[in-house]
Order: sequence, then structure tokens, then C-alpha cells
Amino acid sequence: MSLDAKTIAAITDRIQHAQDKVHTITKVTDEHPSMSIEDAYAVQDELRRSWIARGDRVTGLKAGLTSRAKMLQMGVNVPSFGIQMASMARPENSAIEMSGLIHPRVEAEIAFVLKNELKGKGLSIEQVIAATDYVIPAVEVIDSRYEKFKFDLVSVIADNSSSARYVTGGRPLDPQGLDLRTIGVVIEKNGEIQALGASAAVLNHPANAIVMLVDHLATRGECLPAGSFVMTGGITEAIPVARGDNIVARFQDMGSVSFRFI
Ligand code: 0L1
Ligand code: MG
Repeated sequence: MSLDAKTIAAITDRIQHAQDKVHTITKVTDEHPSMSIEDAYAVQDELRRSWIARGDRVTGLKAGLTSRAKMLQMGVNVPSFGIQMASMARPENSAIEMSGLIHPRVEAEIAFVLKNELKGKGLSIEQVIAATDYVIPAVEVIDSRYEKFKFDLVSVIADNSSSARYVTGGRPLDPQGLDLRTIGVVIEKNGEIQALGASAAVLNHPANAIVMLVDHLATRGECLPAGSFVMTGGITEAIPVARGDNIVARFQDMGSVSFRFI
């Protein structure tokens, strides 16, 4: 770590204020150029502590920036992980309020729910699949707290990897019977196709996002417990949305996820 606990706490307060009051801030690295990726995850730890102290509950984790489309779109070249809380979850077909968001974008992802714990470095795709209870379609609503959605990797990780809302839906499926590299995905906004792709866009196989997440957790002396919910990252680029937009993400053989912005 390059920053002390007091500085991490001050950065956490600044980010949390922006998230709560729905406004943009300058990048944290503008003020703290020596800030490391480890420091940024320490900010996430502080955010989680503070959310739990408020009565919120951790519902899962996410891997972000796991596709070439997303890396190109955001100008970075490694994944970023983040924490999902109960306050971010919205039901399928719900109306998501724009008043709590700055400049949201949506991305279609495959989420995994584990039946067994995963831990350690260098797991195989087969080990991830064997530990998975089911996979389920998800749409993440990301909302960077940075101006114009522009950031570096350290800054975005400190902002909990742009996490804002998420919706799951469609059909939960046993991954044993699926080719998880070839799931076709289409995102529609107001009935018009905005983006399409195949699930191999996520690190050649979305289970690789879980492998990388478990590697990251192992570095921190942590693991993914049984029952964990993990979103593996957008299959296409993220689509900007506005009040009044209706979103449908269709996942081949897995059903669809719909909601709207009000
Ligand atoms: O879930 C994601 O891919 C988001 C990671 C953070 C970068 C972004 O805001 O696109
Ligand atoms: Mg995402």
C-alpha cells in the first residue's frame, strides 16, 4: 500500500459522497498520483464496511472490463473487480429511477452462482464449472462517478468499478450442459438493437473471469464462498441510457432481462 489509512478513509468519503449525492468528481489519482491498485481495493473495503454499517448487505461480486470491447471503450487492459450490494439489485421488469444515477450505461453479462467454495491461484475453467450451481442472465447498470466516464484503472477500482444497479432474469441453467463460449447476446433499447456479441468475448470464456477473480482474492488471502453470486463482465460495449428508455437483453437459450428507466 502506498497510502495511509487516514488518506484511504478520506478518499472513501469523497467517493461515497459522489455516489450518494449523485454527482461527478475528478479522478482520485489527480490528487493522489502514487495511489496503487492495492490502495484502490482498500477503498472498496472501506466502502463495503460503511455500507454494511448502514444496514446494507453484500449480494455478490463483479468482474468488469473483461471483454476487448470494454477494454477498448474504457482505455484499460486489465479487469477490475467490484462489490454488489442489496441496495443495487433491482427486480426484472422494474422501473429504475434516473434520479439516483449520473450518466448510466447498461451491459449484458452472464452471472454465476456457486455451490462450492473456490479458492487459490490458477484454477481451470473445468474447476469453476464443477463448483457452479447455475448461470443466469444479468444486466449491469454502470455509472462512473468520474466526469465524462473518463478514468484510469486505479480510479475506477476505487469507485467500486462503476457499480450502480443490476438486474438478473431469464432462465437459470446448469453450466454442465452449455457451451458457455457461444451464447449469443443482443441488447435492445426501445426495440432497436444497440449491440450484439457472443459470450466468448469475455476472456474467451466467462468462467475465466471467475478464475481471475479467485486469483485476485487469493492475493488478498480471501476466497469465493459457496453461494457466491458473480457477474463476469459485459459481453459487448456498454450502452448509454436515458430516462424513458426500455431495455431488453436477450440471451440465446437463457431467456431475456427487461427493465426501464424512469
Ligand atoms: O462492469 C464493468 O465492466 C465496469 C468496470 C468499470 C469500467 C466502466 O465503468 O466501464
Ligand atoms: Mg459490468
